[in-house]
Amino acid sequence: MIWNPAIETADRETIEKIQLERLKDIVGHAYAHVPFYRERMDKKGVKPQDIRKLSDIELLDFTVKNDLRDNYPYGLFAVPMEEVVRIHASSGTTGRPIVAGYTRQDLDNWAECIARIATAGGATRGDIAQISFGYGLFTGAFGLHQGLEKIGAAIVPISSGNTERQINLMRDFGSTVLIATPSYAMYMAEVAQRMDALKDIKLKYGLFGAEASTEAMRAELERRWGIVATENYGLTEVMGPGVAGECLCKTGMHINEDFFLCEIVDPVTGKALPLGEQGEMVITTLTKRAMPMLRYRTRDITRLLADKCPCGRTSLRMEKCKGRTDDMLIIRGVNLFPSQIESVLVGAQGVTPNYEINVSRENYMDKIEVRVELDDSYNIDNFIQVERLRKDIMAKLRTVCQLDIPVILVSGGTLKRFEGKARRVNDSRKLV
Ligand code: DLL
Repeated sequence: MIWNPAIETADRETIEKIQLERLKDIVGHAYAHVPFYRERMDKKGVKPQDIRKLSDIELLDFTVKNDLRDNYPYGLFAVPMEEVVRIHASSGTTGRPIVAGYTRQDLDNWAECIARIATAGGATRGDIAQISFGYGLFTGAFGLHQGLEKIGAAIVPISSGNTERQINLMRDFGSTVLIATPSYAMYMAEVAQRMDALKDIKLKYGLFGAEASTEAMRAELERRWGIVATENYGLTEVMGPGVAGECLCKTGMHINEDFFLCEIVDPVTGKALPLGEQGEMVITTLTKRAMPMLRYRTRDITRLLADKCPCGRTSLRMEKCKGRTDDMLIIRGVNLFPSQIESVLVGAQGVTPNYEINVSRENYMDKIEVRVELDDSYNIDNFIQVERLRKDIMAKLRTVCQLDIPVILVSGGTLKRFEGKARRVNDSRKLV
């Protein structure tokens, strides 16, 4: 089912016409009401009237995370506080939080974006949707909540944590859709299995997002829960979830292009890349009144896909994110994304999807090791088998990552589990 066929199956000309109209409007709004944008544009001699075609967006400077931090908390708001009805924030790992404000119209638009991606991911008004994202300043729970409410699903706003209770209620309430990070969904599956509850659970769909995950992780989640898992993407700076989401064809995430104008740029030079090339996603919000974002550099690495999706939606899609520019590890000169390691470990026989990547520096040399849990149900009972498994994983890592990465197999249940976004990389080099 398609939630809003008029837009979601519109031809390119119609979409680009809407985008251009909205782009002109939002640039004018930002210029008129946000000194930060006005000063930058004045400095470059660019006026809102100079935006005549979509590619004129390149006349504008990028906005980066530090611009939000420098204008903390409300410096980038473009409306008086009387019009702001919601504030969210994302803490990140360092520094001041990133703050986002919403007008009532912004919230309505947000619900529309989610209604589209939730429908694309299989949810309907008959569903019981268990929202296991943390309710709070994080955009995940409230964002999905409004959109699922809009399509008429029955929402179970359980939030994250207290995993055994999650499983009990999932069984008792007959939840049919699970909303969580992939890593929390994996942990929940493990607990459900331990409680011998999987046979009584009625889940059909998983709407997962908020962190990078691999196809291997998706396959494992689908296998463990017996569901169809789709992925959705977004970030606090431009709204929260709802920028893009997969349909059941799983061919990449359909972008809500009437709300977001997406570009891919070279992460080093900032130069626009041709359609289809991999680079950093840059997003301009086309409707956001409370806090417009012009050319926001997400640091997320992906590519835009323009080929036809069998579902009939015509939007550009974004490929699964490969990682973030700031997640990329450089190990003895070799670029390495944690997702490359995950693609080898998750689904490998004999180990669980729980792993940890430790990076350090000794005598000026980068060191990396991967710890992964043995699967207790896999009947490995002697040293030779363990050693064979370990060598096998190392060989696969060498092929995928072009690096020799020592692997340490640890007992099941010993590594950390996550109730929100997973943090699997410990890089002590950043501390020195
Ligand atoms: O994570 C918004 C969200 C909530 C998206 C729930 C989807 C579902 P932030 O906390 O601001 O917002 O984190 C944004 O998370 O720049 C990406 O690096 C990462 N991220 C979000 N979704 C995905 C995804 C929410 N599907 C940051 N794949 C983004 C990979 C993702 N990374």
